[in-house]
Amino acid sequence: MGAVSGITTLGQFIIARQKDFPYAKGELSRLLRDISIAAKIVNREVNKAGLVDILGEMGLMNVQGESVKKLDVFANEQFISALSYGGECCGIASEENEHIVGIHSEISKYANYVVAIDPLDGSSNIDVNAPIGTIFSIYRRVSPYGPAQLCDFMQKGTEQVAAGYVMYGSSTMLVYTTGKGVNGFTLDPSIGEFCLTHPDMVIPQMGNIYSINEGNYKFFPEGVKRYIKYCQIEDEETNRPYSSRYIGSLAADFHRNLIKGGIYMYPATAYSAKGKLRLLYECNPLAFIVEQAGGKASDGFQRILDIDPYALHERTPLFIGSHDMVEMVEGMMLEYSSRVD
Ligand code: AHM
Ligand code: MG
Repeated sequence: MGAVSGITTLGQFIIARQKDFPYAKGELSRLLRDISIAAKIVNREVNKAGLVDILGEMGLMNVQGESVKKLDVFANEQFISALSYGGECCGIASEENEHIVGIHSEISKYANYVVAIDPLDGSSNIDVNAPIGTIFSIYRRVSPYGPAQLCDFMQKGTEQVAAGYVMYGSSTMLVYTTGKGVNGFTLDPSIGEFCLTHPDMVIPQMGNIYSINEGNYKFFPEGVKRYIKYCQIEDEETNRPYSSRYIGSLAADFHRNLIKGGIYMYPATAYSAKGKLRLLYECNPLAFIVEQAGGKASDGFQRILDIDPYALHERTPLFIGSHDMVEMVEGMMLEYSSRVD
């Protein structure tokens, strides 16, 4: 791979990895390629967001009742269009669409995959030039043929065949897994290619960063409050107090903790029993990635990937990151029950 230039592009890498799936016909590879092309287009617009009239609120509400930014709309259109014309995807579940988008084209009729996607996550960061991301999850369809149906998306996270995220930050990265480890690619703008920069990513078993919106402290379950206090107590042996780092952009907070070791938490609160984040296109894909990297993802009581979904936009509390940190917060959740004070 990349013997001539010393660089391995995402395209080369995907082709080389096809041998991991001896009976595969290259459909998943083409699907990943379609996603990466859309990501490059979104990246181009993100980079010039401050220059053109694409920045800021559009004045609409998305299906979750939150304000939609223009870039969200743009990113949603790009991914839907790339997946619709690629021929490998028969339906999309997007944070921006209330219902699934079934793909009706002739070439997609026998497509085997569906994609759940948050096209532009952390959109409140757009206006301030902070990192934002795309998060995606790929499943094999369970319906026989034609446009995807709801049942194709109501599969546990354990059934994902691939998942990934793109982080549009100081550089743009695409990180993905097909269940055989995690690999990260950085976009080289000079050649317009994602290049392998982070092969076989492994999250430290233990870290010293915790990421949570502490402004909501009052509303957290007792177990989470105890864990936050634990993080803040001075203890030389365990390298505490830990550092608190929170961008408020899931892909970016997750990415930092994946590399450095740490935990990201979005718990249930007194006003939202299931927290904020969505199972299908935010939590499941990152849970798949973190497990593949040796980490752990939990809703506080059970493995995220084992949750049986019942709705497209359902939410779940999320504790994700270094294995031992997630395990400890789970222990405290259990000890102090799920009581919200
Ligand atoms: P969004 O999909 O509306 O952008 O919300 C998801 C984002 C995550 O990226 C981030 O971690 C979280 O919401 C931040 O929420 P809060 O502002 O409540 O801390
Ligand atoms: Mg989101």
